[in-house]
Amino acid sequence: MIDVKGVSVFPEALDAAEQAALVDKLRGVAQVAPLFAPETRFGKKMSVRMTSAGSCGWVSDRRGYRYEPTHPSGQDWPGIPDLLLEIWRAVVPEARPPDTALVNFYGDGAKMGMHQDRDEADFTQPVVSISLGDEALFRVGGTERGGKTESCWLRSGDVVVIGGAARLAYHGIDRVKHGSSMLLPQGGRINVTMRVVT
Ligand code: MD3
Ligand code: FE
Repeated sequence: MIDVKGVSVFPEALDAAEQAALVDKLRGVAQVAPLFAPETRFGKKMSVRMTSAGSCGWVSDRRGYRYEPTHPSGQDWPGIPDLLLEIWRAVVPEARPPDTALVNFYGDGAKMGMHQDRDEADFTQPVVSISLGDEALFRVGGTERGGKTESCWLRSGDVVVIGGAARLAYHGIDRVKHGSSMLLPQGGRINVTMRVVT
């Protein structure tokens, strides 16, 4: 385990077969709930495309950031695949079950600015993140914007557990090395974060 400012990174926690099986499940999710590029509250489109599974999903538009019970199309979000729920139970057995799995897709040039995840109600519950495909430079700071940060590369099969004080840490993805992994034939990176929302 690698500790990045209180965030626990488990390199290659998932083997190649598990990674491929997860990609397959996530293709199924995106078939029901297509990826979309959320708009920030300032009306600027994000470079990362997203979708969700579970009883709610994260959306963003000019009305702000929030969890909604349906996809922007009006369709219910698909259920969280069992394979994801099994990983949650294996890595955070003491936590409540997740309400949502947020799926982020990074194509060539996509990145995510420094932010806090604070649209959830209970910050005592952890977030579990799974990286698939191309490697990404992940940056973590403290709970105040503009503080000291540390970076590490997240690679396909890495699992990250965010709990305790790190739950409200600023974090982001500076860049993705497009084509660095063979997992996705067209390249790109998928990150799934499971969260307790209510
Ligand atoms: C540290 N995703 O979806 S995952 C996000 O790789 C998000 O797509 C990034 O930040 C990605 O909100 C980073 C690792 C992660 C997730 C949540 C965190 C790190 C975190 C919450 C608090 C602190
Ligand atoms: Fe985040």
